[in-house]
Amino acid sequence: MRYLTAGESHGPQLTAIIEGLPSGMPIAEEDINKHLARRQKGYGRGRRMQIEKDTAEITSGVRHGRTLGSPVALNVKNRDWTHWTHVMGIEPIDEKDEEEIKRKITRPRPGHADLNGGIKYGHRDLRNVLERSSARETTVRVAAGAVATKLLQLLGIELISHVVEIGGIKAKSVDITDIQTLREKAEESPVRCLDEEAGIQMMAAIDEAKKNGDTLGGVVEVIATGMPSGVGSYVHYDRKLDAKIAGAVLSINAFKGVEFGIGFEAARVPGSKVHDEILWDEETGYSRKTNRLGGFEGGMTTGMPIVVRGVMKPIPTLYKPLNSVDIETKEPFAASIERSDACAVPAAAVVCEHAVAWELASAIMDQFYADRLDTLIDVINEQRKYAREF
Ligand code: EPS
Repeated sequence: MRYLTAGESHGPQLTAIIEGLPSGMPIAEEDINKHLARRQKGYGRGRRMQIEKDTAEITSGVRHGRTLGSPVALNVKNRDWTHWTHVMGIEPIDEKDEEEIKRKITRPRPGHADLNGGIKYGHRDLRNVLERSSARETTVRVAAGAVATKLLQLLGIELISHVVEIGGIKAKSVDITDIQTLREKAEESPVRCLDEEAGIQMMAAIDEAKKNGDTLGGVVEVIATGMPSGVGSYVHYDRKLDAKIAGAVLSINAFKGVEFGIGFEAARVPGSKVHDEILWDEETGYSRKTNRLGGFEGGMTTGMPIVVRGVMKPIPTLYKPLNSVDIETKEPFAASIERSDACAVPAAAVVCEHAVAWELASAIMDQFYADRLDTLIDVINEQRKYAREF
């Protein structure tokens, strides 16, 4: 299973094309739109989110509510496009026109793709870089991930995401194991935080950062339950599922780190406090007494919940100016902007959830390939039975 995305932040629309889904899978635009709405929420977003109301249109691969097995195309219109039809127009323009010269962006923002992207593709108008490197693209990554989420649900696999840290404020871990309750609590919080008190402090920290023209990063966590054991592989580096998930998480705009289970803490404690003891009972088969390794051993799922955390740096577009250099004049200047998000960590949690969902669904399709949903369900159930009795 694979997907491609296309689209610029202020262009007419964003597109995702998914290939390799089984046929016969029920899917409706609402299955996608409910997740797009979740991505748009979150305390600390800027004015752009008041303009957009993201909805996906399915334009191929689905007939009468079910997948055909052919590529599924998803389109999300940018409402802001109406203000950008000239700047982002497809047709040629007069490069020598004074207005056009003024419109060029020649001042790279520190921490963005602007300068390196300009050097790489030879763009002296840095808008050609920032339009695509913008986190707006995560809209269609969520759309593709929402289709993967639907497939996983049909196989009994559920995901949730929440925020565990913003700007140095850490949430206390909550003693809830029921995925539905976790989901409801995360959705209720404006910062997707399960610890209400920490959530209030996080919002105050976002207000403070905003007041100072600054931005905040944080840590998000995704939990996936119901994955059969033995998905992924230990035999070759590029078949290890935890490594694929890590790559997908790091590919999300502004993500700088990833860990599973106790993660980096494993470097600080002895092996007896890291590895999870193996148990077996007739009804459920094998399990682990603890889940410190976050659902992975040897690049394969253990059948325990998958627990992945991603680190997001503060958004580099700052009201507070940082020094940079104009690429035309080579003069230093202080980079400042007109609009930005003070914190997008809650939204990034939803993006991370969908990046993980895609990797899980894709790994399942690689390993248990079936052209039809009904045969896929049979094969997965067979695998679960085999693992239970092994
Ligand atoms: C983004 C900058 C802002 C964000 C945008 C990502 O957009 P604008 O420059 O239009 O104000 O709002 O995020 C989205 C539009 C979105 O859908 O998440 C950036 O530079 O990455």
